[in-house]
Amino acid sequence: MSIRNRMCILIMAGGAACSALAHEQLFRAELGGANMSPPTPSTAHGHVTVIVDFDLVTLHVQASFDDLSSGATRARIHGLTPIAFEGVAASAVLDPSLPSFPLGVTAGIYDATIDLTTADAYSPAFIVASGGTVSDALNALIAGLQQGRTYFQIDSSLMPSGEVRGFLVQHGLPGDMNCDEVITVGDIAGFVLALTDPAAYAIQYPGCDEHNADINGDEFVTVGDIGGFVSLLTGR
Ligand SMILES: [Ca+2]
Ligand SMILES: [Ca+2]
Repeated sequence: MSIRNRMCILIMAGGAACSALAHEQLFRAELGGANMSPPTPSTAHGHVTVIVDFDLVTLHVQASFDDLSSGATRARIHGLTPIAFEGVAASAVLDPSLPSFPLGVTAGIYDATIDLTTADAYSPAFIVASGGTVSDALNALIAGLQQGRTYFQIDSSLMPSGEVRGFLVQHGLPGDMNCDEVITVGDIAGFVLALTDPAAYAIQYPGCDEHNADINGDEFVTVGDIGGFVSLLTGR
């Protein structure tokens, strides 16, 4: 039985509605003191994933950090910098800190979803700078994310102006093999091709990354990603 047929059986067994799921874009940042402007001597490190859900109009933020010099005092998404991937900007979201971010600790994890349809999601100055309405701020934030003009920063008690940061960079959505920003059964053909013939995938889906099929994040596209792909399709 072909891989494709096997996956279809798995998907049907999972009871998938096979309807379009959320329309999303994914951004990632690696945090470090060297990324600060100017750089800090911090040896702390961390990783941030931000997912914009265009249907729910939410920002899902997941972060982890280790080895801060002192307790975290706040964490925010800053923007928009005048130029992509350089410079500084004030906080774009949620003054004085992302809600429920672990403060007073040197290591931690964070997972929260922010409703982008309310003024509470943004710093007041960012709303004004964007044009004055929540809608303006929403559009500016999304454009800034897409343009590489926003960064995630953690401040600490010893480095209150920022200890580590990382610019948010757009990445392909895991499982989105045709790069339409939605994961549907329309991605099965691309997934199978990425798995079995990456060269053919690159030709058929130009500009779309075969590594979107690396569902388990081990940097390789293998049969070990099939289960995760089926779960994405079935929402389980
Ligand atoms: Ca897709
Ligand atoms: Ca993999």
